[in-house]
Amino acid sequence: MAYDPNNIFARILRGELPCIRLYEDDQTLSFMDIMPQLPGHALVIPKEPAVTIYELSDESMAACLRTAKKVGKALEQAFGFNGTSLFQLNGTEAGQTVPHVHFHVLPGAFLQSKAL
Ligand code: DGP
Repeated sequence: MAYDPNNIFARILRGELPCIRLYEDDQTLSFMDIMPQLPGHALVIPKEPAVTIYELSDESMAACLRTAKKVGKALEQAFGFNGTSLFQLNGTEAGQTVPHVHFHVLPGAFLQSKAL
């Protein structure tokens, strides 16, 4: 699939749409998910335009995981958990809905899902 420069996350990256920002560096941005599956549900996206991880450079892939480590740790502390789920839906057949690579970060996901 060709990259659509007007997808929602591209627009968030350009500052055209609002988001609750958690962290930003040269290669990545992290913000809260607008439809959280559980409290503390955040996303990490690369600044590099790519629909799936297969088009993403290894550098951006590594940068996303570095950011996911930082954000996951901070969310664990903020939400009082000792554990985080990271997942990434890669491609429409995997359930990816926004065509810009993103990683989900869910603090305490297993315990939270049992509590709900
Ligand atoms: P996925 O199914 O893996 O493609 O997840 C896309 C996620 O993106 C989903 O959990 C909802 C979130 N999302 C969609 N639109 C927006 C938006 O405009 N802002 C924010 N913060 N999150 C969004």
